[in-house]
Amino acid sequence: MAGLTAAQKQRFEEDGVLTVEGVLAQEEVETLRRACGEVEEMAQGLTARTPAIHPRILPSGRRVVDIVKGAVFQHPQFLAACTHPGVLDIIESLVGPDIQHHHSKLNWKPPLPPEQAAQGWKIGWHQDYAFFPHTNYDLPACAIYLDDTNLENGCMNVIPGSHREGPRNHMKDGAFSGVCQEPDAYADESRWRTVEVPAGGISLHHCLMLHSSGPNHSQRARRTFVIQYRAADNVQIAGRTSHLGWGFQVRGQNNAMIRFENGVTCPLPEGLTSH
Ligand SMILES: O=C(O)CCC(=O)C(=O)O
Repeated sequence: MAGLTAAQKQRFEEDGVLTVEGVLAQEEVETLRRACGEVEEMAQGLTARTPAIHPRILPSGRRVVDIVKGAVFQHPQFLAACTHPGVLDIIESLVGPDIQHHHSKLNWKPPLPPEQAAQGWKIGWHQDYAFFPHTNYDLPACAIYLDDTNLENGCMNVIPGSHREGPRNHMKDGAFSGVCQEPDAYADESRWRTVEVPAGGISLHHCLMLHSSGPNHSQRARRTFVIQYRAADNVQIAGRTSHLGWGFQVRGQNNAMIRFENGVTCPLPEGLTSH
């Protein structure tokens, strides 16, 4: 197993974010770009969102795609990327040998006419953990970049070290808002860092990392395949469980155990082996 070096693991533990360049070969990136082209062709027949594909109609009538949810089931090449040995070796360095796919999506951010760019896909400051709390924090997000990514085409912003400050409140007026409701946690712009990665590289972030992502203001796409992996003994305790491919084993095995963040374990009751 190649995986991460001790220094990279330490960096991830300290910062909660790590980039690794050149994980996918150029031809693997090209294969995924072709898969994107096929998904975009499928979107041409759509007049509304499907559960998987969120199209956007340009003034020309052409459809572009904002997001492909459950991307591993929309095109076999995304399933191949999710189970890519080099990617899984890296995830194994972080969560151990028994690994599941929690959910995945292709966050596309296509180039838009300049007057529409500000309305492009974006997301406010949040922690992934708030959307689907689990019994432990072995729940990293891995973004595989199909295009060179920087601030101009809507890269992610993170606050290194914020994962060590614990879960934040995302509830507003009694409902889950999807955005961190503690603005002081992300007000200090001197702590913000952009996650700029060349095509073929990946970024990893901890499930408690505070992060956000702006719209694409460029004329270049920013296709990013985001996979939330988890250790097989990390059991979801709240939030949506209907994500396509939720709990799908991608390496090792499901030993039907629950592990808590303090290291305590207990068997998962019979009949609840999918969690
Ligand atoms: O695609 C991005 O830039 C951000 C993704 C993100 O924040 C998320 O999926 O939670």
